[in-house]
Amino acid sequence: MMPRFISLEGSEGAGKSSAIETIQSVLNSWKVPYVITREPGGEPQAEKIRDILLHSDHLDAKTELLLMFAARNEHVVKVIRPALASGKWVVSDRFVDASFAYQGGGRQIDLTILQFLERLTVGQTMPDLTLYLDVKPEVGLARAAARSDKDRIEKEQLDFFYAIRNAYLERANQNPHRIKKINANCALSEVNESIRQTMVRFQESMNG
Ligand code: Z5A
Repeated sequence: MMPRFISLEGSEGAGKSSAIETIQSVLNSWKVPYVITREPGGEPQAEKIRDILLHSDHLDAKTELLLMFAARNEHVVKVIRPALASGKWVVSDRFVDASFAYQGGGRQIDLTILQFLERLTVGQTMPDLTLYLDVKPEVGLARAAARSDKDRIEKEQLDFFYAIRNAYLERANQNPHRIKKINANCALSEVNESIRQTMVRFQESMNG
């Protein structure tokens, strides 16, 4: 099978950690080589940028935007493209759709600026499949709060997370072949089963 690029998206508490394990188990059953990576981060320089992004006291929205794309550029150039070129599948916990959701929807950055930065850094290296775990902000934030201390972005108000969800849904509507919406408001076992089924359908569509 040709190597494919899969990204995973969702807002706080959507269940990405558990989804990654499900994706891994499906790829293991297909016996394909793969790398699991994440954004922001996934590469040593990009991980340093992640630390600034998540743990600074305050960042201007434009600084946040540029740092997200700076980290992404390192990640694409040094990890994603080489892995795909060497025949490995890539699974990224968040990718460029997160910028359209958080910086576009949440911070209200102009879409044309995001599209320009996407062309500049991502280019043709778009995911073949994006699993978007859709959760109501109240549900996701309650789960995230029960788990750990909040990082800088998680401290935002509820409106911010509604804007993020709306931006993700809009992006999913605009890219129905690539972005598959998974209902993540239900029990983890159901979410994981939906992921499994979506991956099988994806494999069938590749073969057919
Ligand atoms: N960001 C951005 O702004 N722009 C960008 O371009 C990119 C990112 C790439 C870091 O991302 C931050 O960067 C993130 C977006 C922003 N904003 N914030 N905050 P991250 O992915 O590293 O951080 P995160 O979104 O906060 O990930 P997370 O906290 O690991 O979320 P999660 O993976 O969705 O949550 P989880 O650990 O899987 O689940 C949370 C808890 O809920 C845990 O105890 C689970 O057991 C529980 N859970 C999950 N699903 C269920 C269900 N279905 N039922 C019951 N309990 C559940």
